[in-house]
Amino acid sequence: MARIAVLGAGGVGSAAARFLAREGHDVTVVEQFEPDHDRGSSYGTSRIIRKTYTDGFYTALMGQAYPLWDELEREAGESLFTRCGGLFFGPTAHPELAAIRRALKENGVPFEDLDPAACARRFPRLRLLEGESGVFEREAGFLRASACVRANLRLAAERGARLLVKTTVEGLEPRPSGVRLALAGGEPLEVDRVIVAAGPWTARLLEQFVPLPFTVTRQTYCHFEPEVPGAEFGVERFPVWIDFATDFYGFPHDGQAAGVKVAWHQTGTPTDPDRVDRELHEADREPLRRYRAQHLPGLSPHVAFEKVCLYTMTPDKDFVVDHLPGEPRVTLVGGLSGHGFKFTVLLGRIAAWMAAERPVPWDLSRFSLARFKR
Ligand code: PYC
Repeated sequence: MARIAVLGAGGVGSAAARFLAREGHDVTVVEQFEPDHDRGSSYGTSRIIRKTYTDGFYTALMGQAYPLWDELEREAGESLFTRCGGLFFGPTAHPELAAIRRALKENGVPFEDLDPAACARRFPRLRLLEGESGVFEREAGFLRASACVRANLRLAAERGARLLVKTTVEGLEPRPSGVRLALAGGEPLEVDRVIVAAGPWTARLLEQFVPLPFTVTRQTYCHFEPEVPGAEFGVERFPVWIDFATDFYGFPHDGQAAGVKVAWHQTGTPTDPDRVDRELHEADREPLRRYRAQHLPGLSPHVAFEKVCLYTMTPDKDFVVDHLPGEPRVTLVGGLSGHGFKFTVLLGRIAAWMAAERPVPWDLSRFSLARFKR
């Protein structure tokens, strides 16, 4: 069994650590902040999970991810995934709607078509506009991101993984005998192989080896107070949703957080993860408030909670899953481009296979680093 370091205890790193520890490897997770910190991309009460994509490649991958989320829930003995259903809508003639239907059909995912009247009957608190329609995926819902990360870390630790928190990796040095990690204020760590899953910090960690074309962006969201009983926005009567024409999206009220979360998937301003402005301003809230007024009857403009989070974008919005060029002992997973949390358990599974030199049963050349050279 190998000595494997996992750099980053977020969605991917925590999942990889759990799989590797379960398979008997000697695992050390190195995290620069505390577990489940809120400075990256894997924190919070809710991330959408769905098979609905315009691109069937991702729909098929999600088919592999769902059973892994179910398995994590079973192992953790707690609820991590709420299947409240998801409504994905936009102008009826929008080519994305046709592409979504095609991808779902090709992958055997059941869905229903909803026009504004059908949506109003089913989800009175989500208003589709004239000329809009949507696809409802029953099996969609949301993941409790923080709870998923914590569950993975707990299960990894129970199987012997070590977690070094508040520990910064200052250098990564491949040597004939393995990989040496220089740790701030501590002894170097000698391992056989490394998984780098450090989210917005990944490009900096690896800059001596490869120029990663990642752009870290500042993203914001608000939870608005309902002005009707909260249950009207509850998981029984309100879905996760994405308006694919405008890129706004949101979640039901689930009692774990104040208010109802509304967010904008539009790529935010490029930033540095260590210097990002973590305060929201009126300019951040205003588009969310405006959208709320049009589409979410019964939701007040009063903000109950708000947050800044980060995306790590690739130029094509596809992930990176690869070894470092010429260095198979270092596996890299990154560039999740704002749509990756739902995949993290699968990406952790894949990273664990790669680090353990086991074959990956799918063609992931689309996620290769080589694509950036073409
Ligand atoms: O991946 O489902 C998603 C998503 C929606 C908005 C941001 N990410």
